[in-house]
Amino acid sequence: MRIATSVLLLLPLAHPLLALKAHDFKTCSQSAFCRRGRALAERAPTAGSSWHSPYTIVPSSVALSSSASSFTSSVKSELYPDINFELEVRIHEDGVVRVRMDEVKGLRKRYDEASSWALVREPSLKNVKDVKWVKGKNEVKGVYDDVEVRVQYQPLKVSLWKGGREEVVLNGKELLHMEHFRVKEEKKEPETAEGGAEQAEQAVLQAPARPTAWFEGEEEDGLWAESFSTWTDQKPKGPESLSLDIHFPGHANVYGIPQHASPLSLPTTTGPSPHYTDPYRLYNLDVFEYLADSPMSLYGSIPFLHAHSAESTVGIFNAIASETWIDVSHPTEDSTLTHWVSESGILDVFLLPGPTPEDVFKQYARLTGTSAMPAHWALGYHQCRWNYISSEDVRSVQKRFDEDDFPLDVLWLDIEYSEEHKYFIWDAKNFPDPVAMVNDVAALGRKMVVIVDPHLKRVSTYPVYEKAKELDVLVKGRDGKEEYEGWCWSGSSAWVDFFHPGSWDWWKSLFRLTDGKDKDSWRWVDSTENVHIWNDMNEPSVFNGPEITMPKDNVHYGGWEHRDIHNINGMLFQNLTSQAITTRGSTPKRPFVLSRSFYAGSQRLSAIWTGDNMGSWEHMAVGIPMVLSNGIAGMTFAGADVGGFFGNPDPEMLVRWYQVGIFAPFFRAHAHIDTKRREPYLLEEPHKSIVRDVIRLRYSLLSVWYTSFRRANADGVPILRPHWVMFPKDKKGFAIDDQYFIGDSGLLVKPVTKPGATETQVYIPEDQVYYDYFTYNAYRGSAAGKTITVSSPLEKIPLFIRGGSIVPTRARPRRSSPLMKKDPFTLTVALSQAELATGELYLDDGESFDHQKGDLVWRKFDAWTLKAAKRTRMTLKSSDMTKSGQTVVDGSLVAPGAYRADNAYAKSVQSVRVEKLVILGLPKKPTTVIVQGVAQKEGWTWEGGVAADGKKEGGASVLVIKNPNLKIVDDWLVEVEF
Ligand code: NBV
Repeated sequence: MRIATSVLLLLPLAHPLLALKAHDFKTCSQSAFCRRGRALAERAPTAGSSWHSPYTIVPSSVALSSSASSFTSSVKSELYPDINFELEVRIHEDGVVRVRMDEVKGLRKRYDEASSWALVREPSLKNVKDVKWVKGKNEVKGVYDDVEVRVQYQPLKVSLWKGGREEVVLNGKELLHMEHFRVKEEKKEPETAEGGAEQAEQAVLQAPARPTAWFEGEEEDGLWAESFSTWTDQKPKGPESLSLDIHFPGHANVYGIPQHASPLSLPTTTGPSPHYTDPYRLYNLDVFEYLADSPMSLYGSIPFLHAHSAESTVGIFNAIASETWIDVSHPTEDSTLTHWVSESGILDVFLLPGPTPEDVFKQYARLTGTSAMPAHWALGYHQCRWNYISSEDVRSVQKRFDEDDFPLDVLWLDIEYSEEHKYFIWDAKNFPDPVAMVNDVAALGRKMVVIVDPHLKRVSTYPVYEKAKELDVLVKGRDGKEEYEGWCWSGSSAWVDFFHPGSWDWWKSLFRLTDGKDKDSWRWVDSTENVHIWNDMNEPSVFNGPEITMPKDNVHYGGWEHRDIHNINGMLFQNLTSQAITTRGSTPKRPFVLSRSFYAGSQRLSAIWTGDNMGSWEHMAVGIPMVLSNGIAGMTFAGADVGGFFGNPDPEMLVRWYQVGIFAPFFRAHAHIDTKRREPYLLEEPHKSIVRDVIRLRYSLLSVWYTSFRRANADGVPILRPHWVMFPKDKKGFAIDDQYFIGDSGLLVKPVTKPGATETQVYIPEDQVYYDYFTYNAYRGSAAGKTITVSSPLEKIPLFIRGGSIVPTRARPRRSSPLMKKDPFTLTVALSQAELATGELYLDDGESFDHQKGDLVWRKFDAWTLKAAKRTRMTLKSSDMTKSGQTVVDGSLVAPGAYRADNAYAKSVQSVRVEKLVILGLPKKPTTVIVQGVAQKEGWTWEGGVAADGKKEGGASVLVIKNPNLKIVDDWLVEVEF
């Protein structure tokens, strides 16, 4: 189906379908505050020794709090002596340092609520006795553990020291500048009468030099208004930007600040021969056909950065919601300088001391929360397209999947399901029986995801719009009174202001499956609990707005301008929709709400994807570092459109794209309305069978994914683990972003993203044996790191099991994941060189919140080998992980005392068997296999080969124990003697 002409006619010229290009988005030089910030940084070094930061702490004002670990002080800027700032430094219980600075009693209030949306709760501070404050002549120092926070008075500088090393420095390069609110000076227009030109020239010549010019520059650049293309941003509040340099003196690699289509280890934007000429931009935007290597803004923004070296890792979270540009450079080979310039907001920066990547993840998770535990089905395969055009189309797609034995969990509906893009309202002609259609899909345990965009069609026949208007919860235009009108799919549209508390209960009530208190209110009756939601276009995308988004001078609840809250906007929409889905039925269920836009904290809600990528090899490749980058910034439930949104990938590309897709936490195929249909059943052989096997591989590994999600949910460590996270001391791995590990499973994957590839190079970072997942061929790394070459014809994914891992899988191909609930497990024990292995398996009912009450199964598997004089024995043990104590962010995994080994869920899977044990790398043929104390005469097979503990490479030895008569929920022992 093509997009209807009537829709196209509604679209203004700037519509994304009509060849929108990079020039529709600002570069730094087209954004006044970014220009000012960069000019400030460029001015700094040229001013030589006379350059200094004008910001100083008033020493007499330093006030240590008696009750907690914090202090406040007054800050002055010699540029504007009448303006007052306050600095506050707080030391959190876990050692994180929060630095806040705001203007005091200014002309207006700066936006200071970004942290209240990002943080999961207000962090508790360290016990005052655990911090020693030392006041010096020009500094005050807080000392705790092996950390020191030094706050220098003149010029103002805050630094974090660890083990005697300076790790993070704020304002060390003296670029801090908080533009204060001011009154606009009305400039006298030069006389236009006779001699006017001359007079005007004289006036310029006689104008006194700006006293602040050495710091702020000669000109007032775009302080009160600025234009871009045909739009003018009125800036009634005037300038309020914030510039801050953050220096990492000992860290050569920085990662994070997603979302950008760029390498994981962020390349430079300034300094000699920078990789990019523009800074990284954080401003949520709907970028049409984005570039595959660019610092341009995309749909989501997380202002969180890791700085890493072989010695330590630290993190920075800058709780800012306005447009922000970040320059990255390396003043020396082993240091990184970042310069952050934001349009509005207060300074609210969190310094995360690490010292390991894992510590930083946990510290960040304590601030902004861990990722939500998703419904189990959400990890299956999602089939989407813009659009499945009718209920019959949906049914026939599902049928084709079943006929050709492709597993599938979710079918999606894009915007064309709705009548005139009035979301919730089914197009009755093409979808006459929505509930029956959903029920047909659900009959095989499947779900549907239906899109609900944030733009509301402004017609009186649309009850959602009408109610929002009545409640007065729509975003306002620049006068703060009239509802803002913009253009989107629905034509003339309005947007709900989710910052308005009055919108919250009403939005949730729309999704209620039964009548609530407010019986007369409109609600979505044509829905069921098998319908989940897709929130697209929530940057928000506005076709006739500046840079395809809302004007910055629009007004939100509380009088805040859109510029202040822009990057949080999309998260709030997803938040309310997730709450709505959770609570719509009689018992709460885990929601699935895919969002395109996101911010710090979005991980608490549900999934995101990388937006409108192209069907090109470059986009396939860059999707990997993008998903890795989202993951290390907390947003771990992420994926890219499989196949590429735009274009028609050829069969080879599509196969490779599925191979990439199954190794992302969120696995969905999607395509633009103008592309040819490309559901996997349409492929010819051999591609069709290859893709079927690829999707089946995803399903066989669902327990690995689910266990990794639970780990991320417990402690914030991402599901996809890049090399620098797994091997923080291995410098050779710091820039690697095309291969990665999955959770703690020991699986290492390097998807092929090049056409015609028959071989692939894989980096093995350690002196360890790695087994080919499919052939059990054993490869050896080396302590110095080693690159191996493996064969990777089209049907082959370079996938390895790290020696020392135990991987639980389920081998039965099924149509959907809920049908696998009672399927037996295979445990693959990949022995390490030291002949050890560990692994874990997490299970619960996959959809309720009963796991929080302790209804779960969490098994730990351990294998070890003991050598005695006469014989050697390898033992494999299954034990209850929940009893072994968990390291989780918030203390306990389930409510204290709630867990019982015989909980209701465990009982429901009591009969689930372990159907096979595969043990790789034993040195010799076993003489005896003992299961639970009983020697097994038969039921096991042995194939000789390379032993884990040797030096040889080649086919590993394989011991297979079939049907050992063990249950997955039980404690048990298997012993192998040789
Ligand atoms: O709703 C239509 C599309 C959707 O398919 C895509 O995934 C989103 O990223 N949507 C954008 C709007 C228009 C894209 C040109």
